[in-house]
Amino acid sequence: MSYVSEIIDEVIAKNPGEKEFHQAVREVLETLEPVIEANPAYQKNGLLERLTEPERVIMFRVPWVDDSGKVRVNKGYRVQFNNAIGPYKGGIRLHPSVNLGIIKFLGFEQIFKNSLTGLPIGGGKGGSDFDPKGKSDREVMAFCQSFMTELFKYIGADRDVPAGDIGTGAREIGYLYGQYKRLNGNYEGVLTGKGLTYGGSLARKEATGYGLVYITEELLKDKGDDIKGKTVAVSGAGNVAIYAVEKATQLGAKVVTMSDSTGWIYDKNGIDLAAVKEIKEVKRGRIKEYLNYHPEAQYSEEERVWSVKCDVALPCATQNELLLEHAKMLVANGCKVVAEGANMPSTPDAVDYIKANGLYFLPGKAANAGGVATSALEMTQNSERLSWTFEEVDAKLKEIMVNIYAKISAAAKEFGHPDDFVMGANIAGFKKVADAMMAQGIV
Ligand code: NDP
Ligand code: 2IT
Repeated sequence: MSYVSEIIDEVIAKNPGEKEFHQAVREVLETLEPVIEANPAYQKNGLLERLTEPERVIMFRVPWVDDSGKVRVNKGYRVQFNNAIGPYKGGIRLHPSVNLGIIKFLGFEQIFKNSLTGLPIGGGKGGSDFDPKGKSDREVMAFCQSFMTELFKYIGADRDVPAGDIGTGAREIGYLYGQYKRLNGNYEGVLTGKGLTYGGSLARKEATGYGLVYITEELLKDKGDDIKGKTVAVSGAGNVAIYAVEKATQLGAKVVTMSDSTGWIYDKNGIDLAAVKEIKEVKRGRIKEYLNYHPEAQYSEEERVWSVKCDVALPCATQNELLLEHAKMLVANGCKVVAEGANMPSTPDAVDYIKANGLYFLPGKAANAGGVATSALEMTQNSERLSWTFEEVDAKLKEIMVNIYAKISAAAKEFGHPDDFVMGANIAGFKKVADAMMAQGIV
């Protein structure tokens, strides 16, 4: 049995029930096989055993009082996965589906994603099964203050820097930051995605979606094609989806779908993003309300956005939202590129089918790295006590995405699988972390 297979089995046995974590580890480790085999020192030094075991898992009770006076208790998590190349960095997910396995999968992916950015950030992730949906601002504040009252002991600008993710946006980051500062006393860049009046970076809000489109554009350019004129299907209607739609539209593509957890819309004339922003960013409403603005558009709770004919598919909602049956629809409808805005949105059999049918596939850890990369730029600005213009940050983001594409395609070529960007991303992301771990001894 190979070292890689042995470790995959061990991870499954030692972390029972954590199916998303197993899925993420398997996907990464299987593609690393040629690199691992070429470097016996990795096995000798237990590199994969160490890489798949988080450095620290913090789990805590989050008690808060709701508007009716009832005491509520949620689970809080922070997984500090790997700090070989920089302080732990990664978002906080607030969603009822959150459990330890999901946070570990996200933290594990974050290690390689953060490495690919070329910036000095390690991998971490946190969250809670708290659902901000339908809660009042006061309830969200009460939760965030309680969550931070425990978390603040473990984080810091040079130690662990959380940010947003599903359910954690500007409002939540504001409450978390206020409480951190109150407890710790330091005005420091301990969170990213902050508001612009208190240390946030211009273009961070846009960064994940914009970055996703920049790397997709770069791929198309490399293949002698152009994003201009393409029909694009987007899932999700949150932070990543909204700014992916914005940039794709700016570059001359036509986006025809968006979705939330209730249903999805199809607008053959191209999505009216101002309407979506009002529904989602202002009213915190449902995507169905799009019909109030555009009665001629279609809304459905059957099937998913992937049933629509498109050239480019951008899954931007959540993990395992694009299944094999959806991959088959995309292929049958002539789709050319799938680029993941969300983390692990495509199931392994969907990815295999997409690749086997000649579509280009950009995995999340490369394609959505623009968000965390811009978070690292926010950390830089906080450290130098300066703030850069939107244009400066956006230009750096674009350069980072172009570099990521170059890195992952070079690694894929080097290992004999040109255009296998899953392999390219895993190998390129892994190498920097592995070299750093080897240099730092058995820690
Ligand atoms: P948001 O909370 O802003 O939006 C999430 C969107 O996805 C919403 O439309 C939501 O619908 C939908 N969604 C969430 N969970 C589910 C589910 N279980 N089933 C169906 N739909 C769901 O989150 P983000 O846009 O920030 O994050 C989206 C994805 O991108 C996640 O995978 C995240 O990890 C990833 N990501 C985010 C980055 C960032 O900077 N924010 C950076 C890199 C990756 P509803 O409102 O109905 O729940
Ligand atoms: O999945 C991700 O990369 C994020 N949610 C962003 C993390 C960050 O630290 O900006």
